[in-house]
Amino acid sequence: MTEHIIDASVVEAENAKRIADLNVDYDTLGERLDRRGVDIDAIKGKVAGFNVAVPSWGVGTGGTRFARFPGLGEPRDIFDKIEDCAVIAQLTQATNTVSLHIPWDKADPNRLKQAASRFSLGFDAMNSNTFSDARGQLQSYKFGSLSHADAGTRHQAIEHNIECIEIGQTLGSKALTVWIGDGSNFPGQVNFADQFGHYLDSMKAVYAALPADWRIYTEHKMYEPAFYSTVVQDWGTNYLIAKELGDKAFCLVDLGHHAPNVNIEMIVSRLAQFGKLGGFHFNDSKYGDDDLDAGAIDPYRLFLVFNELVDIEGKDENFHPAHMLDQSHNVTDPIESLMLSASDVQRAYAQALLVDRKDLAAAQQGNDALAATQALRQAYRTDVEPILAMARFDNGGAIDLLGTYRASGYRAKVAAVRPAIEAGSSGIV
Ligand SMILES: [Mn+2]
Repeated sequence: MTEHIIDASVVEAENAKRIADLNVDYDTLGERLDRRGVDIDAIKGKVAGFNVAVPSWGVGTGGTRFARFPGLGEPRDIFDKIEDCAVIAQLTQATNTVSLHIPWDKADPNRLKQAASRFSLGFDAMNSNTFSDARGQLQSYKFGSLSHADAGTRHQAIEHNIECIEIGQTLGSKALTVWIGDGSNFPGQVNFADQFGHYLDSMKAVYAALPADWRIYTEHKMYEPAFYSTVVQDWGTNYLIAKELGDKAFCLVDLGHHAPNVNIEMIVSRLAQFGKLGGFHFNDSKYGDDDLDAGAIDPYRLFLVFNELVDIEGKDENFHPAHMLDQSHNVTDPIESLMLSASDVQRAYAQALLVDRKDLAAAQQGNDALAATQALRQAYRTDVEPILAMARFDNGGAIDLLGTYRASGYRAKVAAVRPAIEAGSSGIV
């Protein structure tokens, strides 16, 4: 039996206020979609089955390199974080897994498993951290980790990744995500080939420790914290890594980790076409790796990414990329941001499911550029909110995410028992 943090009566009372209107909106949309030959219940079923993982670090207030302004009732440890994740899962019915970060979330794995299972939460990919120094660690990562010039430092970073796999095995996780901050800050500081060679050798050692049913995801990022060169800087290098490592290695695409104006949806298509697309970190950006809420700046781009994913889904039924939110919530209640972002990711998926793929293919074949792009726009312009809300309602979630969460008074309740903190173990990768 799933334990609910927000009393079910609160959700029921809030839903009761809205269900009559939702029924009308859902039926109206159903009629419109029917005219396009689309079965609304089938779309709702797919949306209901869509899951995006919540990163444990996302429920704490984020910050910039200038400052962090903590919010009320910040989670004190991983167990508080799991409770916050449970609230998001309860109301959205779209986030039934949590992605942990080691060492930030280090605790007795059996206790962690127990804490999550109370709320029927599972564990998504494990995330290692060799981009900062943990307390008491022998070698520093100031000048790199898996690609460090010093073999002892590389060994320490390899061992850390293997430890993450071991913890994940107890938790029931099936993947390890590796993102490193290694690179250089000055021309000439490093030899590019030597550094990448060290990285590949280290990753091969980590890969060798991967259980048979696990995957390893490598995440590229153009720049930062290294500002001149980065070892795993783009999807091309990421693809080389996945090819070098083997069948269990895949590329992870974080939407914020590209140069401005880069065609991310085409990268998605390329990686998938060659069997190396592993998953996503969803967020949005205006200037760089801003880690803004998914869909907050460019929802059309998010839709175009999902348009590619649905296209691939239609051709390969074994295509199941990992989905995770990876955002920094500096000025909002993280629970509110994560709920709405999960919903916006579902929205992009639902809109992509509405694309008339026969019309699109015919327009492409006939070089009818305008008809092709109209096929996409027609789907994107459809307000699918009634589908998302009904999918939530059917599963016991909230019709109105924000309204229900605020009515529950959850933030004030946890603020009363969680003391204000000056700095937390939050961060963003
Ligand atoms: Mn990321």
